[in-house]
Amino acid sequence: HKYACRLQWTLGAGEQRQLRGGHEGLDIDFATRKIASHLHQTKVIVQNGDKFETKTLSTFRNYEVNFTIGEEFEEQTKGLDNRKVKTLVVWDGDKLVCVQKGEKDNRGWKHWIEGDMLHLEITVLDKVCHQVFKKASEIR
Ligand code: VL7
Repeated sequence: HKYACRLQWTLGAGEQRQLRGGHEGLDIDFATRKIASHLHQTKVIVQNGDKFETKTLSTFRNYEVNFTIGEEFEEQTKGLDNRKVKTLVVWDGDKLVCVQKGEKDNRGWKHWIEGDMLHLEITVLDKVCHQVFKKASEIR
């Protein structure tokens, strides 16, 4: 994984599964859930060795978080559920695995690539949201 690359991916509204369950698990209000579950998102991931810059973009809200593999940091989920969590991202084989310790148990996400698709599984409590993004561009 020792390379620099920028990957951009797009999510269509039909490719989110059980997103509403996750939103409820995070105590997101009804109106916001309604909007969020129909969003098209773009995921921009810039990797430089162990360092990642990620942007989740949509017409409604954007979310940016940067991290280094193996280094725990304090994440503020600003514009999402607005909580403070202790976040750690590590590699588990070819999966990027994130654990977010905080008020909500069993919280985190996993990313992996299958061909031209970027998978994202977001978990909170017993809720799992599976999103599949299509590759949009690659700039090295
Ligand atoms: C998580 C999940 C939904 C509140 C607004 C929805 C706006 C567009 O953490 C994330 O990605 C990781 C992995 O890719 C970052 O590295 C983004 C997206 C939303 C939580 C909570 C709904 C309100 C969605 C930003």
